[in-house]
Amino acid sequence: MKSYYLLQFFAVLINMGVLLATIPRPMGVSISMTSFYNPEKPFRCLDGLASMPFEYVNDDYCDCSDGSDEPGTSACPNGKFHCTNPGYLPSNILASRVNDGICDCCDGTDEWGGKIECVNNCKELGKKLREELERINILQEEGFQQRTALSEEGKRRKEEKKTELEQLEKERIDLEAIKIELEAKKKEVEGPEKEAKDKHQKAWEESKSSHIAEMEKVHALVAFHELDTNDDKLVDLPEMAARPEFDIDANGDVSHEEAREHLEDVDQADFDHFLEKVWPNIKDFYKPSELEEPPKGDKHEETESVTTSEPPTDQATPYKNLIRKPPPLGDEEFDEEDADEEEEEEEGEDLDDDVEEKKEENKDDEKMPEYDEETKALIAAADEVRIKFNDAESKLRDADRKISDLKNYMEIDFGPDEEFSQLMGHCFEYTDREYTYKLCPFDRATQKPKNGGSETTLGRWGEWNGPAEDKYYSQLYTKGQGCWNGPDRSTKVILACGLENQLTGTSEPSRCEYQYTFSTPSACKRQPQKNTPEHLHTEL
Ligand code: MAN
Repeated sequence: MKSYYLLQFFAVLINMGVLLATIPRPMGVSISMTSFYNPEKPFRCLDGLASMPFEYVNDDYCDCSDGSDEPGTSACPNGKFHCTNPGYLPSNILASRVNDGICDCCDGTDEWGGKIECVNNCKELGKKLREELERINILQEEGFQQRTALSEEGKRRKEEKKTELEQLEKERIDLEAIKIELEAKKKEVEGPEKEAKDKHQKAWEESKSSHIAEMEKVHALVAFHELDTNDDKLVDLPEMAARPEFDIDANGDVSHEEAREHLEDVDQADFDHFLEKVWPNIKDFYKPSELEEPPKGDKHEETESVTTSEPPTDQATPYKNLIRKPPPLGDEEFDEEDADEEEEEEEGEDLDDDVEEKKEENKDDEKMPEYDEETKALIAAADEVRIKFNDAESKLRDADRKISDLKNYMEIDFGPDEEFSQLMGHCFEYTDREYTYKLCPFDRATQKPKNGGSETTLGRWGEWNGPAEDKYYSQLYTKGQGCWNGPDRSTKVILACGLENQLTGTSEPSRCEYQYTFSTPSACKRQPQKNTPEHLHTEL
């Protein structure tokens, strides 16, 4: 490759030498402009505004307004001097730099006035440039070979993904059918299951309510007895008036009117009226006198008997011995066990322990009892179908997710030959003084402060945005994290040919608009477009 370019280069030089031997060319004029400077004809300014004898060209006097009559002198301030620079790249310099005592052209032709002796170093420069170009050519070629392999791999990968997608779309149909079938089955078994569970729940709730009602009655009974101080099975106005908690207007005295109000407009209440009308109104502020801890030693007397929820009868007040702490709401009626416990209390146990125990029992009572066998069987059957259904649903979800990923992949533009697809799924980092920048091609660009702190998204994959003639020159990542008082962050990634995938540089040309440079063999092109030896120099 190298010798090919060198041969080409020298061939061009030789050809140009032959050409120049036949056409005289005034100082400072490039080959391409030679035809405008014909000594046989009058000279016409390049802007066409004036004509003059050819002797006026380079006579150190500016005649043309565009400076074109003085290409080899500094007479025209706007004139251009052409450095031929044989062996190196030709260039144009401002005519004002001609004979200014500084060597601008490597062939030294801009300094012909004798102010300075310029050394012609065009050959050395040309040599260096050719070597550099050769190095680039070799890199491009090697990179291009890698790119070819990468693009084959990319095409194969795309084919595989396409097949996988087709396969999955077929599988999805079956998975959906299974899910629909199991969904119907689930409905079928969940109906009877729910019915049985609801029935059980309802029965439990009913039993709970009746238990509560029963306990409420016991509480009312205890209160009734306590209020009925003359034991006539009626609570009357004087009995109510004797209780300070019924003092509505807080004047220190319970009037008969106040007592009557509590008794719901009767002068005396039997237990039925008391339970139904009076107790609901007074239970929140009624203060059972035994709430005060009974003096030790009196317990036996207070608690010796079992309770009944029956209303008072004509017998000698069977509820009389209920005068003890009322059981907590929902407590069981006292039974023999209670009596036993009371005996223990006699042995010196604190009354509070008993109450605590009752509370614990009560908590257990609050738990719903186990389902009966029939309901359990229905639940087990429904569970079995539910497991199968959940499994089918999760398989379908998995398939959907994979299908969506594959579709996304298929939609991404990985270059004309799929050469950039190799970058997908990889991330590359570059650290500057302040941040570690990351590029996950076709996904996102991020930034993270070196000394801790969270990652900031600088953009998500958007599009290729190179110029029309080279679309794959750069990528744009958009809709990154919002910039305070500014736009959403975005990143432009410029791709260059390199033998390795590498994030080579980052910058923030304007606030929250970032620019990355990334080298990759995928960006290598076979035909170098600029600065090849053929273009290096075409003049002698
Ligand atoms: C952070 C970084 C910077 C950016 C500022 C803008 O500090 O993302 O790159 O310029 O926010 O406020």
